[in-house]
Amino acid sequence: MKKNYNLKTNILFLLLLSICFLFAANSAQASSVSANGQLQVNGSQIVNKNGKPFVIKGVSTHGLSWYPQYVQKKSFQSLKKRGVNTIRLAMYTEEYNGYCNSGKDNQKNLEALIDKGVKAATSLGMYVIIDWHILSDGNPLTHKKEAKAFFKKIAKKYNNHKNVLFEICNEPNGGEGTWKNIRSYANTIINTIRSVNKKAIIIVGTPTWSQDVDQAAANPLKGKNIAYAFHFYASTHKQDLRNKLESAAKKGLPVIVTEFGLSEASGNGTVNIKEANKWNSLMNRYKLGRVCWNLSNKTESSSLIKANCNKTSGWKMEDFTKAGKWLFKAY
Ligand code: IDC
Repeated sequence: MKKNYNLKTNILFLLLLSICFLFAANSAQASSVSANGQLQVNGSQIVNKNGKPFVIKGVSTHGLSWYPQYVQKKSFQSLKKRGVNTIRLAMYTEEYNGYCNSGKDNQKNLEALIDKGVKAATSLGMYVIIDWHILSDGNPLTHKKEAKAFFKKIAKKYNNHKNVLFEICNEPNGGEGTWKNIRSYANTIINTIRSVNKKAIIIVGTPTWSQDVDQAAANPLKGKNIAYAFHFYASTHKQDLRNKLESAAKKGLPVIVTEFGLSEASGNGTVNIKEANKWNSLMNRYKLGRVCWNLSNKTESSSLIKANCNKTSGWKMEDFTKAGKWLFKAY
């Protein structure tokens, strides 16, 4: 009888032990932020609180005004399960209900969505990039005044968040989107952010839709925890652009690929897996952070979710587009 009792307690003990182990393993993996803390820039590398390289593996929302339904905890949780550690909240400034051309009420809506997104990411221990998504307004100076007010407000609001990064100008472009103008804009916005938030990484866009990292490398900004954006779309951008990225990385420029797609630069058209794989090995070689465009089911090939799938979470592999399937295998 005694022997039998011992056996039972032993089994029970082992069972409890393995449950604890599983739980611990799961929660260690459960949160990137709890394990890595506030990210920093060290030389060309994005590193964690202990100075070890940290690779951002992110997904970008489509424009917040277009697809607000994916800005919620369950969506982010489903991404997290597939290896995503960062969410980028893309807030257009001019396009469709953009922050700078749609009135005060809509500004409040957008700020509330950002807050919802930040809270969801925070509760899941994920990083979150708040992206001031300039596009048709190619010169970031165009909305400098609005950007100053916006970043002052949110940098202060998320001052004690370890997981928030600021991307201050998505893609400068056109004749006025020069590195000179970007520098002038960036210096102002960096000062604004630093007056209320000392540490968060600030990501600065580069000329020609965030491709000309060579110009940033030749004349970088002063200050700590500043990184530079590089964007590519695998069907359009190939070896010559990879060379540009690689030489900037070699020069020691801290680069984050805050937006990339497998499609053409239009966001639609052919998905090029072969080129995407080449980009992927380059990013892996330099431990570059990367964020994929876009979390929506819009009928365009850069979308990660199939157009006929209306689920906002709990996706199965078959719910993803060709780009989505590639991404979640790569992550
Ligand atoms: C595209 C969207 C598309 C939307 C358009 C608005 O995919 O649905 O109608 O913007 O102009 C970028 C931009 C990003 C673009 C994307 C694809 O940062 O806003 O999204 N892209 O064109 N740079 C290069 C490609």
